[in-house]
Amino acid sequence: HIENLECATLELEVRDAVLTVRVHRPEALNALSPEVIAELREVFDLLRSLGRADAVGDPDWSIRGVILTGSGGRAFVAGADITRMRDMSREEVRAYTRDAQELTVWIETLPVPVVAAVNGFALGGGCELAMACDMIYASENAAFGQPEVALGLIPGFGGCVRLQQYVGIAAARELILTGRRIPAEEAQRIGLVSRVLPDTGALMGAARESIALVAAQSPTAVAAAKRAIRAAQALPTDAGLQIELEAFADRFGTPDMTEGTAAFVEKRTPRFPGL
Ligand code: CO8
Repeated sequence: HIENLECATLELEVRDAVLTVRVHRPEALNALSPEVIAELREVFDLLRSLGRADAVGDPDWSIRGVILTGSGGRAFVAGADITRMRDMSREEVRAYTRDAQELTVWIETLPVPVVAAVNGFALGGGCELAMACDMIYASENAAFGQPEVALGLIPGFGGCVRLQQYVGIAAARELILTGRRIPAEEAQRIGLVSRVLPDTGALMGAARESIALVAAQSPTAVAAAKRAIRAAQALPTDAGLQIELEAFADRFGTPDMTEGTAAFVEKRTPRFPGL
């Protein structure tokens, strides 16, 4: 019952097996204070048990996807909390960054899809948080950037690693070294954003639709595809193909694969057991 978690900086809602996590710090354009990071960690840590068998042996697929967004009309997340970060010691900032980086790994390795619904500024740590998600959808008024060099900093929440994976080294260097802010439409053109929607209503609708599409598929296959994509991401072609081959072969004989292929042959809709 994740929506019953007491959170001071997040709004949680579960509807139709979709969890919406809304970062809510209106006084600071949803900046990532240590409390936001701690609460996001609590939520995503709980979600890591999805797909695992419970006491009676049934896997928990009660949540089939997550939408991560920001509250209010102006920001997704305007970055790390600059005011709070300034006063940290080197050791404190290491712990803050380590916690935040680990959170991005938990998001990437979650067995269900996470859609970043970027409804305004996604700067610094906000852009980095979005990049940990499986898909980035944006509203027309969204803006992306890694402005850390303007603060005497560099990206620290995965930006030096993931931005080049999304957009290639040339665009990543240009964005990180200039700190330039780009609108949603340009972010889509360079491959950071998958879809641009006219407003927040359409944005949330599109995110829900995508999760519904994923939820109609085999949840174990979706989780396996997510794992294989991540594992192969930084590998040379041959090593990546080897990972894919093993993961593909591992699907054979699973109840979901048996059901999915039987449903195709029998021309009916599959009813995946999630095993
Ligand atoms: N941290 C703290 N407070 C913030 C932040 C922030 N990142 N962003 C905005 N706020 C606050 C403002 O201080 C302001 O507060 P107040 O009303 O008390 O003065 C309020 O939010 C509204 O902001 P503005 O008045 O500045 O609104 P504007 O419309 O004029 O400007 C901008 C909006 C352009 C988004 C502007 O606020 C801005 O540039 N914000 C900072 C963006 C930024 O530099 N982000 C990167 C931060 S560094 C970072 O993310 C490093 C990541 C690695 C750390 C890993 C651990 C998580």
